[in-house]
Amino acid sequence: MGLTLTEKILRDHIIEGEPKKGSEIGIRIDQTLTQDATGTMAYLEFEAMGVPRVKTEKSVAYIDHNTLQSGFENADDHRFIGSVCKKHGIYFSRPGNGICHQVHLERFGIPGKTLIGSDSHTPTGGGIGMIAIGAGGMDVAVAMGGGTYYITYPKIVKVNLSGKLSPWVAAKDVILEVLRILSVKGGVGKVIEYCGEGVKTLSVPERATITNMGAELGATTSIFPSDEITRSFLKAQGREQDYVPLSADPDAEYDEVVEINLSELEPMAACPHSPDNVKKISELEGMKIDQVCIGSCTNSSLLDMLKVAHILSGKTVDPGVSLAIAPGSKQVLNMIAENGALSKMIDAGARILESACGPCIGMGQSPNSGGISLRTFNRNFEGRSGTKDGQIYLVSPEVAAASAIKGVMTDPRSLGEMPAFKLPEVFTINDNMIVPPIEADKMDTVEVLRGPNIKPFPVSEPLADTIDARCSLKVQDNITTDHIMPAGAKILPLRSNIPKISEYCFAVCDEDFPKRALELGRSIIVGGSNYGQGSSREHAALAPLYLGVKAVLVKSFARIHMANLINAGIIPMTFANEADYDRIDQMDELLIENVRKQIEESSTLTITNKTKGFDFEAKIELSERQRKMLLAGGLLNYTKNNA
Ligand code: MIC
Ligand code: SF4
Repeated sequence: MGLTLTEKILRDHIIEGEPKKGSEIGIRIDQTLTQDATGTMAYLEFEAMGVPRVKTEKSVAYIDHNTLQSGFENADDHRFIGSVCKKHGIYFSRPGNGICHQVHLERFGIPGKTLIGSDSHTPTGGGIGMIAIGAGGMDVAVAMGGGTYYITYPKIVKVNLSGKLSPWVAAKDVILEVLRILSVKGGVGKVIEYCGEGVKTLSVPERATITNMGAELGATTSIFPSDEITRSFLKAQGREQDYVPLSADPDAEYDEVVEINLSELEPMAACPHSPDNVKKISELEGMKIDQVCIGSCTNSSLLDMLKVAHILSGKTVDPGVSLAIAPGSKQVLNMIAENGALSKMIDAGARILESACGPCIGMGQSPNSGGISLRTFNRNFEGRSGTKDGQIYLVSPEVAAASAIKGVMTDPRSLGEMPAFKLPEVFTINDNMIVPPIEADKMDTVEVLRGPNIKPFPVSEPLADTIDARCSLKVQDNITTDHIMPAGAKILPLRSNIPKISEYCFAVCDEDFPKRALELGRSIIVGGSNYGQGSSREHAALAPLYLGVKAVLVKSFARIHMANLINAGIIPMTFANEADYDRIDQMDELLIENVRKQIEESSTLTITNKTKGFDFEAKIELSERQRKMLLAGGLLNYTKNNA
């Protein structure tokens, strides 16, 4: 039996475990990336490991999230990361150079290699045939130190693409269709592999839009084959030598198959407040809008910008709409400046933002109260835009630009004939904003620069034998890490300061939670299914750790967040019987005895609800390694014990 592309790359990198679906494997990591909002913690953790130089083939740190410097904090973080990079062997992409995933695809990604990044949209690299996975900062720190990265050997879903996209229908509509079919939890434990004749009709940036937003399926990653289209992209980036042809064997077997005929797709939108709440634009046409934002790691490539400029050309943004555009990288911005596309955008009245995440993570451009905002981004979780009642619709750049002109949700197919948009044969290459590290023998000359906002990360204790704690918070299904540890311009600058950022933990759900948890001293959080979906931010585990949370008991977890909880030494438990969720109220007292023994020996834990007077079971589905990590009190303790 032949192999899928995912299996081929994983088998090339496996160093521990067996390639058996559902069991844990350890893989060698070739490349890492970090961004600044998760990077400071990752580098503090890397420093704590005491490894002098990174052991990967390439590690890159990007500054793209916290670029709004309304106080000293963000700039201090940038300086800290820059100095750590110089010393320890990491390439440093300076602020202004662009969004990590866009720049990594352009300048560093290599087909067939493994990449982990402290950002959930790292799977963008799947657009050129990498196994690129989002992870917590601590996992990235370990990988930089040469350590193994662990994942569950995934099930593999084949998305068989046939046909060809119709004019004005975009890659964004492909991933929206996949989300509509599979939902935000449909990808958990799976890799989404794109195959079929339709693949050949999609350029690398279009493939990257699809693999990027595959993060919203909860998938481990998504991947496209590496073919002649990949070769021409790499060649245009002056990197043809990095090209390797890669594809699945023709007789490869898949666990699931999804058929998508590209010719049948229509422009679509993910409606508030979930990326899988997908409707056709034809159902939403005419809806009055207030704002349009174009950019983010999903849709900020040169190709996207050329389409937008064409639609805006000679027009004016509707008086009722504010249009903001953030090109994804310095390369993109430079090229649209050179070829006149930028001037068409400016002329139409677009507000041009720097090449960074910007509004996607609530760094400015929050919509008006109750405002309807069309965004080419990947997440529309409640409150993420910075406006609590903002109504965010995720759409293609084509829908976004057409709607900005008309002032209402507009089907771009009404624009008439679509010209052929082509990628250039040669991109403008200038890596002057990527600072290489200093030579290893000079590393001692580099001083790491720390600002007053950079506080050490909280250290967890080895696991106690009894947990007697109240339920400090009960939440429902689909809690995102944006609920657990909100972002935005006000809170993001505190990413290096866990005590301070913890004051905002769960602020979206219950502002009193941090105070209550601290007063209780130790507690347990209870939640529904798909708990922790979304971002890779380990702050969603480190803040609860700081607030004394010992365990999280839910119906099911999202992958990265569950790994982050274990890394922090917090026990992730799931209800053996989901009906027990309804039998627990906030502030109930929960008792778990012989925790250590139960974790060592069993895959269930018995919990007593002392307040209501009944016992129930929770599952702890963990690998040997994860059990040891929990007993040690998290990944750093575990690594130290093993060293
Ligand atoms: C996001 O899109 O939510 C972020 C901000 O990029 C996060 C990382 C973070 O929280 O710093 C992600 O996707 O992992
Ligand atoms: Fe940045 Fe948004 Fe992409 Fe996250 S999803 S990396 S915030 S652009």
